[in-house]
Amino acid sequence: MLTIIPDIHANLTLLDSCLAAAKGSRPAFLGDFIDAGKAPKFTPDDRVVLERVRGLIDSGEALAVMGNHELNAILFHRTGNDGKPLRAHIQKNIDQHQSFVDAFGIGTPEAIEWTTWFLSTLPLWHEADGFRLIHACWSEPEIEVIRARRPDGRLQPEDLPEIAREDTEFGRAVKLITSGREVPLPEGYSFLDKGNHSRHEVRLSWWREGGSWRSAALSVPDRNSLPDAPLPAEVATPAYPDDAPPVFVGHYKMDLNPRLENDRVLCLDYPEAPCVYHWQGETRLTAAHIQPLQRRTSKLADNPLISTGYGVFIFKIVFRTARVDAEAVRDAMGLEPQYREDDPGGAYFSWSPTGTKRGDDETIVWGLHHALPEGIHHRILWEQSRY
Ligand SMILES: [Mn+2]
Repeated sequence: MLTIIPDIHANLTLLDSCLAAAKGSRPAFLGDFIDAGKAPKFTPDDRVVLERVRGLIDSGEALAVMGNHELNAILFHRTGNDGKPLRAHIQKNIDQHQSFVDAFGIGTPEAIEWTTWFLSTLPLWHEADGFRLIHACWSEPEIEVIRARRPDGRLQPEDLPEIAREDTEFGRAVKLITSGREVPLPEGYSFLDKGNHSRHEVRLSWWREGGSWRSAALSVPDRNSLPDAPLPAEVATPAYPDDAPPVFVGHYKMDLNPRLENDRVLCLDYPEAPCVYHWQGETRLTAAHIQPLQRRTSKLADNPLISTGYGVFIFKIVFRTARVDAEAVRDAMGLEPQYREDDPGGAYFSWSPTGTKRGDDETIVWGLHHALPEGIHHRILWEQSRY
């Protein structure tokens, strides 16, 4: 039995709870051990996290693959022939890498020693005994390109410059499987991210059915702002083969609570609601093997709740539309609008889809997009779910 552990990002408390959950089975790490990011809500400890995982990996007790943060670190602390760092020391990159730099410095013997360990130890993927591990994207054509040169998925120092430049097929393949696919939106489209920044590029999931801009997009608060069209062939990742072994990924900083979106491909990276997966040899993954480590706290804990009884799943969405659209929403969804004096242009609806299951909350948010009449702009004010 394996316990799959996603991105730790220098969070020692999180590592401890993952390892506690893995008790009695073999830990398998998906990479991104380091780099707590900007303004973490915990005290980062890159050093102890690394010492701990290195002990488990070097002794053969644990499996692991490389994350994009380890790859970036390798490049950050090494220079090319021109004497410049392979990953530029610009502010954005320093911010991203700050907790590691705080622990080890830049280009110091310690930083080199740790990043050399990343390079020599962590493969870009792991495949064995009916399962696969990769940090971001299992895409066979790219893996073939890398495998032709590095059959065991471990990079060599001479590979690094072209990975930094992304100017060869090999370099781009490494980038894709460790960081996933991010593509420019069609002309005229953009969306507002969580920080209200306008974005023209979108990160795509490669495990969702359907292959439209809206269904594949990750981390887009309002999917209605994306084109309602199939993904063009040049950006779509080919569907993961139905007869291939299940594959686990981290990396994508998923919203809401952990859920199974595909029984062959599972992303486990939920920073707000960390989880692990207990794999017992199944060829079809099951939501029952996802173990949440801590509950995401509900925004309105005392609100009356809807429970399915089984799995104690609870869900409710409140959303706002323009008041002129209120009747259309009422007719389409059978919901009574509520009005607020302080918002003369708005109408408010409370929606509690029934018959839902544990772990389905993003499906429900997505379902709302479908339940609403076409062309009606809405904003979700809060949603609530709990196991
Ligand atoms: Mn990552």
